[in-house]
Amino acid sequence: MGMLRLVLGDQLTAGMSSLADIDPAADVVLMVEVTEEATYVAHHKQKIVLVLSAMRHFADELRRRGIMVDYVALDDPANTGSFDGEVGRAIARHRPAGLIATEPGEWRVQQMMAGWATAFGLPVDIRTDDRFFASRDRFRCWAQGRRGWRMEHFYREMRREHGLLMDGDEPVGGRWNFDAENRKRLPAGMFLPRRRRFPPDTVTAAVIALVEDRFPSRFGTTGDFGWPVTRADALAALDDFLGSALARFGDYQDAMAADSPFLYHSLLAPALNLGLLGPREVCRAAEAAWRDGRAPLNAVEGFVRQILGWREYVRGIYWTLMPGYAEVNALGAGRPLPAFYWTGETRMRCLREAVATTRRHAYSHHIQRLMVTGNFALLAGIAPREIERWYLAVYADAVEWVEMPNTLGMAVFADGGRMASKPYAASGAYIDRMSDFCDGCAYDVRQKSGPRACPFNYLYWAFLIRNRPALAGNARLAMPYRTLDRWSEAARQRCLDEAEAFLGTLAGGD
Ligand code: FAD
Ligand code: DLZ
Ligand code: SF4
Repeated sequence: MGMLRLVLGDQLTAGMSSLADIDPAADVVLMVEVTEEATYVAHHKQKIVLVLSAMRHFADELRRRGIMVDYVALDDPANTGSFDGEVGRAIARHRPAGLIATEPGEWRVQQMMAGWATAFGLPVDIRTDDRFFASRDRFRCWAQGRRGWRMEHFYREMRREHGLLMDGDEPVGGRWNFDAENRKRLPAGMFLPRRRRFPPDTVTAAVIALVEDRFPSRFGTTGDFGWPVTRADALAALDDFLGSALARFGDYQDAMAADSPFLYHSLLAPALNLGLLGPREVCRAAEAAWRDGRAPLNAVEGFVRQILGWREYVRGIYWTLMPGYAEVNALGAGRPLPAFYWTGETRMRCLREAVATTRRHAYSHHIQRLMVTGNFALLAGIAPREIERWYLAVYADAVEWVEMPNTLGMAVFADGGRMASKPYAASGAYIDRMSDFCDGCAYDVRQKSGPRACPFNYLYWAFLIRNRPALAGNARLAMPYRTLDRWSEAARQRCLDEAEAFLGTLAGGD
């Protein structure tokens, strides 16, 4: 009797801990496509296609290595539709000596797994996911006893620990952070590289047909599907990024441009989060590009910080603070998510562009997520859980451990500052500075009030007025609060009324 080894849809890595010490003659790998995972949030069609196609390719790869794979497809008539049901059926089929899995990327699934040993009456070995720079325990150890958690401190420790971009004990270039150089607006006519995309092969095409059939009314289109679904494609995507975009990644990291959704971003998050690429190899490859003179330090440090810093930090936050973290709502926000997050029907061009890109590519880059859709949700006081479920649904790279802290902690400040030192709240001036959206907008970014005024302007001040009790003590907000103090009481009330009137015109979404 061999072991049953479960591999989930975001565990598509040859060296997965659940596959270590596998006995190809006796053990069976179980992979299951289940309706429950496609429906617990209303995922974008491309996200379901990505996961299922990558799973099918990975199963083929394992078989080529001589490993037995029991693969249950979504349209298998016997499929029960859940992990619980399919693991139970597979145990009845194979009668294994035990079940081996790697810890999942979601609290919900971890809770499910915790009941399996009892439910199925066999030994269950849940192993650490060692694909990350920092284990869950490593983060806890760092966090323990610290009063405030800040990504920058964690990141420096990780740089030292993993020797990335280090010169002995000091950061290369004499600084830990080159962010100040990474806030340029994209000049008009700037050359943008054509990014390598991966048109559907026969496996992906079959999954697209399946998803269009099973989930026809889901948000998003599949016509532009271009995500890597194999390790080979993911390596080609990495190569493409290093060769064509990394050098300018830093300079234009915060820039936004209509009709240019990708700019110089890596587009690697879906491959990283499914396990087709590892964070270590990606960071090392970027470091090598700097050492070989192919990319400047501000670009490479900025890129490495996103992965070695932010990605690891948010994972630590998620696993340290769950399950309570899902319920945080420090600012008491409760407005329903406006329908335009799904339909894109709004006169605010920045938001229209962000939703259009999201629908077409299951992607928008970080600043669009943070400073457009996220900033609006923050200023409008959207219920944190509603906006959080939206982000989990609509992006190809969305996995709860990374999505939830980014949304609740970074975008809408619902954790009251556990993750970020201040809310990323901004008026229209920020969006105007960093993009070309305002030029073609029905609203005027220079107007502060009135029917043509950019809504971000009065929403920003109304947000500060409304949340004064929670935010006035934040030293990083001292300046805008001093400005507000110079306003008359009547002016503050007018601003609140205007914001309320605008928000009252927004229909709730589904
Ligand atoms: P690049 O800009 O090229 O960055 C390089 C890599 O760094 C990314 O691939 C990613 O792995 C990592 N990275 C960058 N920023 C972050 C960050 N803030 N947190 C964690 N990793 C980061 N990222 C996800 O992978 N999944 C999500 O579900 C997700 N949800 C988000 C929700 C909100 C509200 C916000 C503000 C950010 C979210 N992010 C998420 C982080 C970031 O926006 C995406 O990782 C990035 O846009 C993916 O595109 P890219 O691969 O081109 O990234
Ligand atoms: C996102 C997703 C989807 C849509 N479908 C599946 C699936 O059918 N089978 C599977 O193993 N995983 C799927 N996933 C990814 C899981 O939701 C993910 O593994 C868990 O949330 C744990 O991170
Ligand atoms: Fe967005 Fe305001 Fe600019 Fe319009 S004017 S694109 S609403 S920031």
